[in-house]
Amino acid sequence: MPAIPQFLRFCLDRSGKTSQSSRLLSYLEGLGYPVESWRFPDRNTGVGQMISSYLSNKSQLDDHAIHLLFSANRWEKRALMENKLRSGTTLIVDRYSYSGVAFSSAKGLDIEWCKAPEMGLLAPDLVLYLDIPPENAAERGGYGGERYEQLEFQRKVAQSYQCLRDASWKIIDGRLSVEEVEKQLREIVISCVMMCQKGKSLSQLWS
Ligand code: Z5A
Repeated sequence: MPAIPQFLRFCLDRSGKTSQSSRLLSYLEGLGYPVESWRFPDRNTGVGQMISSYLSNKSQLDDHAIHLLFSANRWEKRALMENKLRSGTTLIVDRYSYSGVAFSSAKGLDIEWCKAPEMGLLAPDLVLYLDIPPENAAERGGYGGERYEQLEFQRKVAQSYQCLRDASWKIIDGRLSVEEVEKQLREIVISCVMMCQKGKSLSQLWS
């Protein structure tokens, strides 16, 4: 039986990623698909706890060092991710490698240097980008609590994403209502899941 990798991911702060990941999870579960919702950073691992401490301003780290920790946090889950995908589980991933490159390059780090430790991570079958102006995102609940939740920096991150985007990304207007975003996502996601069911091999990022 061919592997059925289905691996969807979201970008952008306060754009509604977490809300939509959970709605997509329920939707695909309801249709009977084996599916899990993941997020990065995964703050439950040892590396993830260092990242969490940094994000909540409890520790300071060099920009290169925190970039490598975010990357390590993905590498420590890579084998499990591959096992899940090969066994036919769809993974909905709230942030992934593009977030790593976008945030670190927005700080001024060389973009190729940022990509290097990410090479060889598994590539998603679908990238969903919830597009929302940073000004609108800043008005949403819970904004401002963590290190990167500052308007000026978020504008730079949005520019970094613009540079990283390619034609395969699906861009959804994140200013729409939760229900309207959900409706659009369902259509895109179900067609990807059905396409992947025909058989699709795993590929690697940044190669
Ligand atoms: N980071 C990095 O630097 N390098 C990396 O490699 C990775 C991440 C992976 C923490 O990420 C930080 O780590 C993040 C990037 C950096 N920094 N920032 N800034 P995180 O994923 O743990 O946290 P987050 O990205 O900040 O997620 P979030 O704040 O939880 O936002 P969200 O998931 O996009 O949104 P939400 O929780 O679904 O919704 C936010 C609020 O908006 C909430 O009150 C909702 O009810 C509301 N909402 C949602 N959708 C709508 C719509 N459509 N209309 C109106 N209101 C809405």
